[in-house]
Amino acid sequence: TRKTASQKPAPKTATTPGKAPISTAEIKESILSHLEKTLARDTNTATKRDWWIATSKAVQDRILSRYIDTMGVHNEENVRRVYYLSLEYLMGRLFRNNIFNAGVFDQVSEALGELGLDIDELAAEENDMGLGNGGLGRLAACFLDSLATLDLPAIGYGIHYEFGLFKQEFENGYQVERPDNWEKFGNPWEIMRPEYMQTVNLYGRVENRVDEKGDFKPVWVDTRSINGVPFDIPICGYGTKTVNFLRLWESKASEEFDFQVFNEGGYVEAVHDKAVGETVSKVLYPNDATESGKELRLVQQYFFVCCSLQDIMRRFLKKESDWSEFPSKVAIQLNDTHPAVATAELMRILVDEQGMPWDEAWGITRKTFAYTNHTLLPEALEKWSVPLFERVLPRHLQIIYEINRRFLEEEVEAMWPGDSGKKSELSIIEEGEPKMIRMAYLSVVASHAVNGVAALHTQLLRDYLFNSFDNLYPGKFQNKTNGITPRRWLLACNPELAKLVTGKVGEDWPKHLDELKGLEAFAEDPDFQKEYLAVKHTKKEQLAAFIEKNMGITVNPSALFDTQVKRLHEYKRQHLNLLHILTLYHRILHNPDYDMVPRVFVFAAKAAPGYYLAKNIIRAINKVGEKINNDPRVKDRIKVAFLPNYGVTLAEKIIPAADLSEQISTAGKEASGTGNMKFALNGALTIGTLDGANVEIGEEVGDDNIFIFGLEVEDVESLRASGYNPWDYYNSNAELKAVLDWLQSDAFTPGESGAFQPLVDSILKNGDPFLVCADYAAYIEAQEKVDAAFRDRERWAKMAILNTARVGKFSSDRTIREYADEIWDLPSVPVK
Ligand code: 4GP
Repeated sequence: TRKTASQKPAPKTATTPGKAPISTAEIKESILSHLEKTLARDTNTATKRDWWIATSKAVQDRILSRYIDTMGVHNEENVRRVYYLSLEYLMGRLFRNNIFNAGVFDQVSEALGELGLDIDELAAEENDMGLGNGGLGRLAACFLDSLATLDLPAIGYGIHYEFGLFKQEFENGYQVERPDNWEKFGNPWEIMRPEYMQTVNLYGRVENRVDEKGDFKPVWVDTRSINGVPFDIPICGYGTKTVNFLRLWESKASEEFDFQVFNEGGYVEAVHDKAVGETVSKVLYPNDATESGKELRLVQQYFFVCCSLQDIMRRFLKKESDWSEFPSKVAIQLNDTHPAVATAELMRILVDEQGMPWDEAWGITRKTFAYTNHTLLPEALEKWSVPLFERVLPRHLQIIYEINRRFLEEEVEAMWPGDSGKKSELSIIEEGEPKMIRMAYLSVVASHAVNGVAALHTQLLRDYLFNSFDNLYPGKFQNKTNGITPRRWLLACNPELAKLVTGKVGEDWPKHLDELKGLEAFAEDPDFQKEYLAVKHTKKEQLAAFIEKNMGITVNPSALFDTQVKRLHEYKRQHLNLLHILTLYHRILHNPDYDMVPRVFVFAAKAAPGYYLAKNIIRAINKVGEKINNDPRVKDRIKVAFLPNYGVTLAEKIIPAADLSEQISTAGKEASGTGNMKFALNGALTIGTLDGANVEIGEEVGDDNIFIFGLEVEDVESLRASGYNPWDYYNSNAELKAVLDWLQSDAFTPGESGAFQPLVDSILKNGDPFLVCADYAAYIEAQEKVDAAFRDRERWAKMAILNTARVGKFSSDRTIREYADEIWDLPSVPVK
């Protein structure tokens, strides 16, 4: 049996920046050399951008030599690797993170200091690498960091989108989307690798031929092809020599010229065709937790899966010739169903191209794949229409039908003999007009392990969505509670708190987050409380300055910073938060001396461009905020700042400054959440429902250190079963009625009535699907408890410290160790 990651004692190497064997002088020389030799600049004319690139290149040089060493070790030892397939990677900026992880922070900041430059100003030159929508994409980025840090051989595969998630601006409170041309001026962190280009076939038809032995042999013909060119982004582990990489595919037209068209005089048409081939990797679909069913999206999925599998096989065949060894060298993780077509593609390669018998190929496929589910929302469960799928991938459709036929006739029949109801319930093909392929079912059937992302979520998967599959495949369903990398989400984004923590518990915590437990002993220590609150105040001052500069809103750093940042989605209930703001405003107007802790409500959220109601909620928050911020009667007790363009970089500014973390989804809807973990780590207290990972955060920090309110999953079910009626709440709660009526008036949009009718209608007319009314009173009451707690500075400090101290479980290192041990059977391979 293999030695797995947790059996190996974690190396206790020096983890503080500044201990790498490179001097400040060498780094400085390297920066200057890149300025001249890479950028053709001298120090007099160099712009900040030039300095940012030169510095990045100097750091990248250090990383690249380790990257080469790592690949050398992995190849030489012919190691088992995990391949993480994800359509999204929300990496954010790489500058600071790479400097920290490469262990050259002190040298770089000293070198820059000597050159008269400021590290933060240079960092600000970098565009976010925003190749993802939200939680799923950011999780992939945290996982890459942990995989490298734990010395696990891993390669991430994805798409090199030319345009990442749109940039958001506000105009008159409306969200406006702008393209995110993130690489317009290049990217110092990536390496193009044309030598590993792959070709992808699409469309065409399947011809049934008969081979020499008289056997039926399907052949996929008349296809159109595009090429995929990979770009590698080295992923540097923290406090270790391992450097893995993320390989992102960019589509290229397969022929420079179509000679026939060219000869017919169709030069422009030929080049136009080329342009079409290159649209595949153009843009990230901006939908979070919803699918759009667009052909280009299916093409994107197959494109990157097909390139990645060929690349994986090429690597495998360098050292092996026996396909039965494939699952011992290759573990493939499907990040949601987006790459699920990989299961059919592996079958196609093994059966059609390698001539392997079906059963053998199927055995290999099932041992190779594992699948992570990230959502229970029905609209997010990917389905492809059979006619569309057949047009794009005709041979894969046949393979999926065959997988399904065998699954139903062999496995389902054995378990539930003669039960046609079970067969239609579990079929990968959903009957209807048109028929649909259920990608989640395909993923479950073709994988050896399926996991949810928090304990509650996994339980709900097993009890509902995949209940019959759970009965059919005992042990296949597992929980892997999400995590976050403490390197980015504390060490790099909150150096002030990191330093304070290191002073108390030593320098190992970025690699061993449980060490934070050591802070518990100081939770009631008045000096430590003072220092801890002082750090929080500093972070709040920094955010206040940012808000002032970018939005012209003045906020008081001593106010309670009440923060909700995440995608805008009804189930996340930003509108419940808005009703609380309106309630406070209402109270102030009715009682000018209303006594409340002053609050700054911070929002940041993007809405999918076609999600009308989400956009209406954004506008409502903006317009209500505008009115409150400018109403002298409020006397600054409330400020509302909706910061535009939420992304990783903005999160790094907001989260360290938060006092209160809003995690208020309808119970049973948020699979896990990971923002909740980042906030708690940085000492924000959670106000939340018992949903997703909030449940486990509560278990860790203790009931006294979290504000839990509202309906639980079972309550939600029974309330719905008993016939939920939002009007009952509206009619019996005067404040709720008042604020909903207010929202329907033109009070916040003078002269423009009905501006928020869609929002109010969703609650009152359309049945309030996310139970805003039902949770309103409990939420307001929980907020009053928050108010009381915040007034007692010692109590608040203690609670916040205990949050930081007790969230060690939520390091993505712990999550990845569990995947490595329980799903991938993946040993770590230290690089000497
Ligand atoms: C998200 C879930 O909504 C979130 O609860 C979870 O923490 C995150 O995945 C990572 O597991 N889902 C998506 C999505 O981002 O697109 O389905």
